[in-house]
Amino acid sequence: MIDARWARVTDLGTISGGGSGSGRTWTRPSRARTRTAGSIGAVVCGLDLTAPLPDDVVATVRAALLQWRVVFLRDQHVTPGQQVAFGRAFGDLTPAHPLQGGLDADHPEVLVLDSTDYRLGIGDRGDGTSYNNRWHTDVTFSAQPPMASILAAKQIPERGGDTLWADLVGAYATLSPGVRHLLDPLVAVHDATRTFDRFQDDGRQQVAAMNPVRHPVVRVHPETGERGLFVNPVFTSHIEGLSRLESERILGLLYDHITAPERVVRWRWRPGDVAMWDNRATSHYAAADYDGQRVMHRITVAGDRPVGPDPTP
Ligand SMILES: O=C(O)CCC(=O)C(=O)O
Repeated sequence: MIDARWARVTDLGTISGGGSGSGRTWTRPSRARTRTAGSIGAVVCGLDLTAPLPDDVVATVRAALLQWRVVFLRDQHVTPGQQVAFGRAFGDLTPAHPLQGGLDADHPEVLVLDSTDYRLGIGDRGDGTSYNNRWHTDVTFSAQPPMASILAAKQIPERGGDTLWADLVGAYATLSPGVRHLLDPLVAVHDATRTFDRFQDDGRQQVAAMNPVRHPVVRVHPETGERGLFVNPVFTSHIEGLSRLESERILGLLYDHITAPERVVRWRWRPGDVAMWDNRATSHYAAADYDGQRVMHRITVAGDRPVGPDPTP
């Protein structure tokens, strides 16, 4: 029996034509059976992101992303410009980060995540790690968080430095009906100052201007219609209309449930790998379990305002 995940991936092999950047072609996908987790994650084989992708290939990658929530591509070694071009195939890109500049003047969309900068960079937790080393969904403190993030591995430590992604749709679906019913109408507040307050000396105006935003606790995915949990411990401050204790306990329950290993995929990076995740349906965690330097480049595809099951909370 063919694993559906691999059928999906090898669908790419039926597309005719081809790009040949760097002398590699994407027309013939590899049959390598690298397995990812049970409910989330797929490896897309046979693509070459150093060349432009035809629309039907982009559509297939998008379909894989919607189904598996995070897709991995090995051995890409993209330049910043090629990463940007790949991202633009899925929509407009955002600036690198609301509080941090991009790689350089030519690549304002590329966020550099260099472990040796964590002590100085935004999100520093004061111990050499950053908010990336906790479970989070990207930029949920903005009114329109990115729809997807694309991360390219530049320098990877010999051991450690994996990234984990959790399936927020699977998490919602596996709650009992009574809890889902309780959560469906709720609204949570997301607040950047929880994480970025330390940087007010450098960017006081920026942070002060960043008012908390309200998002539904349960987000209806704009493309699939699936419901998923849309809270994370880095940016969500509380659930509106509940006592502090109720909010803390319910969020704690949800965070435990979201990160259950059954709905988490863990990726062991190699330099040149690219991961793309659906930021509307996942949260992620960069494991801070390594010595030495780890460098990643991230871009984010612009998203829309999250909508809950009741669209007018
Ligand atoms: O570096 C990683 O593996 C993940 C980065 C991350 O957490 C982020 O881009 O938000």
